[in-house]
Amino acid sequence: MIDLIQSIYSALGVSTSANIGDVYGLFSTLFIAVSGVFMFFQGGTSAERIEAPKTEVKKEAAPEVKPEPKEELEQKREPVVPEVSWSERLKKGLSRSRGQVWGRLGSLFSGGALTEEQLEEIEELLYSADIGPATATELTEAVTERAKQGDFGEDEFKSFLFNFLKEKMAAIHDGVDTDLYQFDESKRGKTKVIMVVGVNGAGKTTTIGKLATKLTSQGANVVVGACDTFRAAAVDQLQVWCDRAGATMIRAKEGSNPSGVGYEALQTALTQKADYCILDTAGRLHTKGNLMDELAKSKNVLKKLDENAPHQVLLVIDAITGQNAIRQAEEFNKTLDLTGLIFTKCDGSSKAGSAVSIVQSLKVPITYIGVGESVEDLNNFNLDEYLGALLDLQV
Ligand SMILES: Nc1nc2c(ncn2[C@@H]2O[C@H](COP(=O)(O)OP(=O)(O)OP(=O)(O)O)[C@@H](O)[C@H]2O)c(=O)[nH]1
Ligand SMILES: [Mg+2]
Repeated sequence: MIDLIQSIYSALGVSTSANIGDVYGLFSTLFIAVSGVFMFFQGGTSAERIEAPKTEVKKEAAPEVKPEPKEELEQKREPVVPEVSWSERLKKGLSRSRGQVWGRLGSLFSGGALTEEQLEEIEELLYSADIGPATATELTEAVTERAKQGDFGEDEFKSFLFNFLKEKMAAIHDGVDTDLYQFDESKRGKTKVIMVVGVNGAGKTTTIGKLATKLTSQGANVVVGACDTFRAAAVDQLQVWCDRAGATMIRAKEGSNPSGVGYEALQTALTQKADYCILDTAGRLHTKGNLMDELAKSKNVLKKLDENAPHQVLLVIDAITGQNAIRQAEEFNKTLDLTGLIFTKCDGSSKAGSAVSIVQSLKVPITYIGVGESVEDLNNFNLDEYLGALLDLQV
């Protein structure tokens, strides 16, 4: 035993002459040495660790993440080529809506004028799709007229519907800021600030994770502010995304002032000349006035650092919400002047058609659409592609 301990000592380069024979002394020396090494890796002495943080907001790197060689990071940020293409994902994602509403609608058209029963069924289906009462009525009237002219089978109906819906949304979609989709190298260092808001569980944090991943894979530097300071788990969830994406995350102590975190994140982004600063906010009900006021404050405080910030205020909407989403969107828009919408969870809902009424009622475009939980399940909202997938038409 003593021989073994001696050999450990000599391997450590420690003189053992004074301790030979004293096994307990030896163990305690070893214990102190090991504790010292442990504390060194913990980042300081216990006296340093109990010191109160100097500022409320602090930037934390994930302790377990070691600096990686640059080549490895570059490799990690390579765009992932999905096994399943986006158009297939979108089509699969919208299959519920297609199967339960739009596909069934098509089968009602057999070429000639519509019967009363058919009309009733059409109206019912349109209501269940949540495209909004005004649009549903307008559409029913339009197809009734068109059917009277004859030669109006399923295919003709689908093309008619495609054009009808496109007309309702196209003009609003023309003005989307392309920086949201593609990092423009000529704008390097001009921090674009994106604030993401929405009701609880709509998919904000996941969407930000996906968005940050897309942008860093295009070579952009991204700073993310975890302004949802109410739940540590939510912040940890975002941290995992940011670590994976290679984005810098600014987080604060649980319960800190969310506006302060947003401010700190933007300050960091400006100092680092980051290309994007994305702010995750806590979910809230649009009916809670005080929480909505807090969001307005978080938005306004950014103007102290950049009078044009935030450049984008995006509302995340869960497709399952259906008609209630319009109320949500209206309230968020009133408080924050939304610049865009992100429509998530279209895969889990037959109400993906509600996008039409939301866009129409708000005159705010959909920027992204989510059809699942992985990075590849979020993509630019392309109107033709969306309507084509919804109606099962080749575009
Ligand atoms: N199926 C599906 N699930 C999604 C999609 N987007 C987000 N989710 C899931 O929805 C759940 C809630 O997402 P979060 O990103 O935490 O939502 P949040 O808006 O940040 O929630 P709060 O911060 O609590 O308000 C998670 O389980 C996500 O994986 C989507 O497009 N499709
Ligand atoms: Mg969240």
